[in-house]
Amino acid sequence: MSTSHNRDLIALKVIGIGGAGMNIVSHMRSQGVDGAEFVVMNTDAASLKAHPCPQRVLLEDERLGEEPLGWCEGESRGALVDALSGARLVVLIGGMGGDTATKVLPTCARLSEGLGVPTVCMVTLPFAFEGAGRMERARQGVDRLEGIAERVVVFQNERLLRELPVGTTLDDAFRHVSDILLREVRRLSGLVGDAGDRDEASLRHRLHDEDPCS
Ligand SMILES: Nc1nc2c(ncn2[C@@H]2O[C@H](COP(=O)(O)OP(=O)(O)OP(=O)(O)O)[C@@H](O)[C@H]2O)c(=O)[nH]1
Ligand SMILES: [Mg+2]
Repeated sequence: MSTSHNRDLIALKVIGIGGAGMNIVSHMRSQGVDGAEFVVMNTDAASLKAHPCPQRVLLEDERLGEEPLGWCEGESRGALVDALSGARLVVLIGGMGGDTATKVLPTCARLSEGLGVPTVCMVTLPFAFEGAGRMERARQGVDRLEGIAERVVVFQNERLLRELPVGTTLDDAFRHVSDILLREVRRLSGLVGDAGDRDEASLRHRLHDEDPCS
């Protein structure tokens, strides 16, 4: 990728997919991240419409297949490619274990990496009380992402029950997760902005730092 081309690109696109992804992006957007553009995607038209982010993609749920790219053809593919293009780094965010994010993050990661854009996924794993089936699906989703994206950051929601004081509201607990991921997105934005870090290979290398969720 040439330097002149790089000058036309924004630093990063941060894309929230499904309910959790949209919530986390809503928090990040309200706090601000230098050089970032935010996009939200969901199968749920009503919650998409109510979201403050102006860049929204309605996913056609009847076309969500089991195969990550099985449903993604024609216009749907074009809308996703448009949403994923134009940045030096793509960050995909979602809660694994449900339908939307578990299926659509791998699709987006494949498209984005296919465009030659380093792609970082930031995902949550469900609480244990949500059931073993949901956890199993979530883990399969993470495994799939690890085979596609440059880096996958995983936050286990269950940790919130161990680490936050009894009586913490779910909203506050989720804000805690969003803050951890916000700090990491800001760090990534700084990496991309580094004048000495213009080429894709060195950016990919530098993406692998300490795990913010460990
Ligand atoms: N940290 C965090 N986790 C969340 C939040 N909302 C949901 N989750 C987790 O994310 C998982 C997926 O939930 P959703 O994001 O609602 O699912 P979805 O991707 O929209 O998929 P469907 O609604 O099933 O189509 C849940 O099982 C929760 O564990 C949130 O705001 N913050
Ligand atoms: Mg949903």
